[in-house]
Amino acid sequence: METYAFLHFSINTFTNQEWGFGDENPALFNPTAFDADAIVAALKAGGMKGVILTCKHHDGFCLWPTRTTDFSARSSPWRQGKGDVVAQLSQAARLQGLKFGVYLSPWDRHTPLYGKPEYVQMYRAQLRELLTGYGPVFEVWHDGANGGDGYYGGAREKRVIDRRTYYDWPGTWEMVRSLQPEAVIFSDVGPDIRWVGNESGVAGETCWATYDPVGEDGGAAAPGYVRAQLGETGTRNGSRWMPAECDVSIRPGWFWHPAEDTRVKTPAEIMELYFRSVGHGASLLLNVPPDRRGLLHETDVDSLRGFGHLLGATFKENLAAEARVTATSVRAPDHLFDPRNMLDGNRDTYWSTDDAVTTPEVVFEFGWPVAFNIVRLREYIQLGQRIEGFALDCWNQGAWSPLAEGTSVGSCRLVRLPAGLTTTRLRLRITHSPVCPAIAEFGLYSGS
Ligand code: FUL
Ligand code: CA
Repeated sequence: METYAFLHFSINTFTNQEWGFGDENPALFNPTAFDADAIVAALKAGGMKGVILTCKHHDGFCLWPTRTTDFSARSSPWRQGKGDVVAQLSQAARLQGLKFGVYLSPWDRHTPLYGKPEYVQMYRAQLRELLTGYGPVFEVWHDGANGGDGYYGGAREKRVIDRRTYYDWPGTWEMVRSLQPEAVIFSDVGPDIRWVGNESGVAGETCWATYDPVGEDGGAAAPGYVRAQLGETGTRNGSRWMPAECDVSIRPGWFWHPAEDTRVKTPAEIMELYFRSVGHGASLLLNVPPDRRGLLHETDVDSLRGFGHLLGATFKENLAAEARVTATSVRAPDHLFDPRNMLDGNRDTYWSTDDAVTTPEVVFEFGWPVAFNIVRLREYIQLGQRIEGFALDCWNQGAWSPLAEGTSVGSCRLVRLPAGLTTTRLRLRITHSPVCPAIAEFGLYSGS
């Protein structure tokens, strides 16, 4: 999916906090002009293909009328307690063709049950409501921030849980599987998609979709108990397929704060993050927090639109689409593995070589000088992440001259080149691969 959005919206939006203590008055939750359609339309203009909502953040306030606690929209004046943010957003997303996902904080600073076995049951009951009441869910997001001080029903104390055992994650994930088998489960340790290990929106320059998370003590890992930095690169030959997701906010904080209205990332800044996340084979989860009206702030809306335009304009046309392609090896039968499959704009067709050939070369001839500064490579990811090293050369005054080289490719690798480059021929060399490569797409683009 490459790009999808995060919405951090809660009681914090009204108290100007990042982490609510859990003792907030639910009467504070009162967006004056909440409009899910407008929010989703703005995200869509920004090229977002899905949206994940903080249905409950660490403060414990639920944006839907849950049966598990009164600390929810039901106890707020918003729409006389009859409002349901989850229902509105999931519906708006569905109508506009975006996928809908849920964030449900494992840490709950409001409930007296937190830290006791009963809370795990409550957490699952909340998740069950979200996974059964609102249609298809594409991603379930489990935060690693866990335990500490809180209100806890008035106890106002510090509660520390064992992050490895307290939540019985395998039990919860089994429930997710049975209720929403298509949903991707996110956490520091997957099981389907992993935290990249930072909140700045960037994956490692080399980034493997395979990963073996390691616990803080070097042993077993769990959400909130992981050597996070390993997520940036993943593990070559790791035992699990667990691609990276890069979460980052369009503003300094995750929630809306009036003082940050002037600190919204520009389209060019978001584009930079796109190159360093999606362009390294990961996905980009961009947070855009609604304000007290229940709308995205105008500056954020403008940035999203600007980014959407930039993205669309940059990748609109593959400048190599009409090139003549010759490869040093084509797997039989050649009509199935033709190198031209890399130029058909279809990620389900690919070029591959004989099993014995792991370092093939392919030449793209344009017949005229082509100016570009971005190269996009996509492996046929259904057959795994094969390539470990590649190089690009351009034809320069009758000889090949080296242009760039890289490591992992995966579902998407974007290579940025200096501006002003023009050539009639380009060569792609696969320099390291344990098995024959399978490349679905090759593209040249020109962008600012
Ligand atoms: C973190 C949380 O503590 C932040 O508030 C935010 O929700 C971010 C996405 O994850 O762990
Ligand atoms: Ca193709």
